[in-house]
Amino acid sequence: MRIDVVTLFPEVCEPFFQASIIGRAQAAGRVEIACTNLRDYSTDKHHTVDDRPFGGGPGMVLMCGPVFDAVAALEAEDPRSATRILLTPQGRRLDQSLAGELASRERLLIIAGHYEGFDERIRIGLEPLEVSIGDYVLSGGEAAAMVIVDSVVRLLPGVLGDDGSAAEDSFSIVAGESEQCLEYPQYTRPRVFRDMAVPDVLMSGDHGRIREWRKQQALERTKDRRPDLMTGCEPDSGGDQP
Ligand code: 6GU
Repeated sequence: MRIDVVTLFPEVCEPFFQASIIGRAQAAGRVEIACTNLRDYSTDKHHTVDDRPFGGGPGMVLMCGPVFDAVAALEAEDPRSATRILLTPQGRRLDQSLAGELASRERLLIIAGHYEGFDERIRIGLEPLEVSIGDYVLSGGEAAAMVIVDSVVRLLPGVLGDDGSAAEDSFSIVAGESEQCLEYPQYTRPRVFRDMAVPDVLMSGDHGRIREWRKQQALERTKDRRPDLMTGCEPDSGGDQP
């Protein structure tokens, strides 16, 4: 997969894409991520990319020219057809299912804005998929771009070392069980920390009991914290009832 991020702050995004799992995925050739400075596609000597809104009002609006030119130049660099994504709080809210859809594309071209908004003709002319990362307002799309890239790249084949670990995450659907629970509690060494002991069942070596305990914990945690997710997170999905 190739991912392009068009942004006014490539220096904010680039180190994030070099680190940790995304950095390793790039080194292993599973994904290629390139950040492009929108200002490189401005056509005047002041490198203008935004202007005041027609009709008045506060703030600045991202201009069409640099965005259209950046998209055309980047798309011409590679024959794979790009899914264009415009980052905006008005977009489709990112969830695990959208991350999965995006992970199946061969190329993503993500446009991160700043300022009050985009000239509407960017939407009309480029017909991007508009994506939001949640119901709050960010001052720019860079954080959203990093969130989307992270959620997508970790789903690419071979990116996570252990094949089970993406499938068992909170918010992912466990293959064949249609579960959508929050994750069960995890423990590691030491066995006792400040008088808090690891639950005995996890030390029992009984993998059947451990599996049942984890399912029960995931279920209770989901019921307690995210009752809205309970559909599809059934108490009897794949396990014995008490
Ligand atoms: Cl994608 N952009 C901005 N500016 N704010 C947001 C967002 C995106 N998603 C949630 N809030």
